[in-house]
Amino acid sequence: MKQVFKRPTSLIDVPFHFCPGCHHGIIHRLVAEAIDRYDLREKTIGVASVGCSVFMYDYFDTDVLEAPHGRAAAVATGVKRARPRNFVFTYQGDGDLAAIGTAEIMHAANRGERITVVFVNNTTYGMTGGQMAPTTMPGQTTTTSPYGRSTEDAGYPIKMSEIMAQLGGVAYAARVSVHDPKHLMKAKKALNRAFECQLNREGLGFVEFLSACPTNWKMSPLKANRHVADVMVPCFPLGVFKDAASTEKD
Ligand SMILES: Cc1ncc(C[n+]2csc(CCOP(=O)(O)OP(=O)(O)O)c2C)c(N)n1
Ligand code: SF4
Repeated sequence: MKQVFKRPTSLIDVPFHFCPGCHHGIIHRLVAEAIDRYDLREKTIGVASVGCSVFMYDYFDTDVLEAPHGRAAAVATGVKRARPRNFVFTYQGDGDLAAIGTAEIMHAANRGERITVVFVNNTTYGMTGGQMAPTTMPGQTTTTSPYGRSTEDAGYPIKMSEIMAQLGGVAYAARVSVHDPKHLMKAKKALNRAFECQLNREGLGFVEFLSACPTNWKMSPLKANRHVADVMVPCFPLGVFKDAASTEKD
């Protein structure tokens, strides 16, 4: 019988530590599928961040480096420049990429480093207990904004994909979601394109995934999944904000 579904070769067969309903596991799988698709398993060096994805080296059957505290894009820059024939991706949460690591991602993007950036936006610091992140939505309650995020005091949710699209070195910037199969298929397509930007030496490829954190949102997995569709998507519009390939055709 023809096998139509299997574990990606680039993913080690061990249980994830993620909470039930967390989207990190789905996103890990999509990244592993893309690594398999382009036959990159033996050439890939992943760069992990600080946050719930910190144990990436336990899950990917590729080389993985740890670059905590927002330094993933800077470390990935060094790795890619030293080993240009390797495929290099970072995997970063919103606390990591859009708070501690803002400078690193902005400058790596502006320089057009040939890396692929997987950005997981769950509007909170998951690993450390649900503090307010730069992506926390107006009115959202967190442990450090118990009355809801006030834009007057804390500003507005930062829209990383839109910012990335403005930077010259970025070849591709998209925001996707994995809350249902239709969106998951679109996310897969976006990730493939971001991989191709590196493989074709076009520039930095950036994909922002809207992601559920049922534990810190204090919601059931089902409710958290709906929350992504109903509350997060209106705040963080999905779509491709830049694609160098289509810009060239215009
Ligand atoms: C310099 C520094 N600041 C803060 C922390 C604490 N810390 C650990 S994980 C994390 C953020 C995790 O949030 P996020 O990047 O959104 O990833 P998630 O866990 O939600 O996937 C922080 C702030 C730290 N380890 N070092
Ligand atoms: S705390 Fe949130 S982001 Fe971290 S594993 Fe649990 S659900 Fe996922």
